[in-house]
Amino acid sequence: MFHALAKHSGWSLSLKCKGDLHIDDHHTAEDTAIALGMAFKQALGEPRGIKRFGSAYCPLDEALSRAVVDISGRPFADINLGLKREMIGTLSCEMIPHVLESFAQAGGITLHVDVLKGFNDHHRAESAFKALAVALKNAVERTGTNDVPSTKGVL
Ligand SMILES: [Mn+2]
Repeated sequence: MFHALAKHSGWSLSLKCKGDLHIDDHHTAEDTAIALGMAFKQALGEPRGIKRFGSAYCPLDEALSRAVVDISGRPFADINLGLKREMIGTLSCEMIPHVLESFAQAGGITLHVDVLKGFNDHHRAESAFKALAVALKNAVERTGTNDVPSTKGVL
């Protein structure tokens, strides 16, 4: 899912994680998402000359997800994936929304992700990450100005 996120947002991402999988997947998944959010924020620097808002719908076969982001500096996440399985592979499904929340928190991003349709949980999760990727790609797109995209002049 991180691979899908990086691929479709246009990131060149190299990620190494030394986790505690002998306990469970919780901190490996969560802390990787926190690190990714921090890296995103750092790579973006001062949010000048970007669109700030981004949204996207992405399907994966029968699944369809919508992601809406605001590079706001105000972390917030409302994530509705509607996953029914306990696990996808070796990842517990409860960690998938937690990963998105952790990313938003660390990245200073307002994030709404909703899986609107889809029978297959693997498809639902993957379409959610793809939608997030495209929404982020849109939000960081350059406007050609040097403006801070806020009426307050600061984000
Ligand atoms: Mn946690």
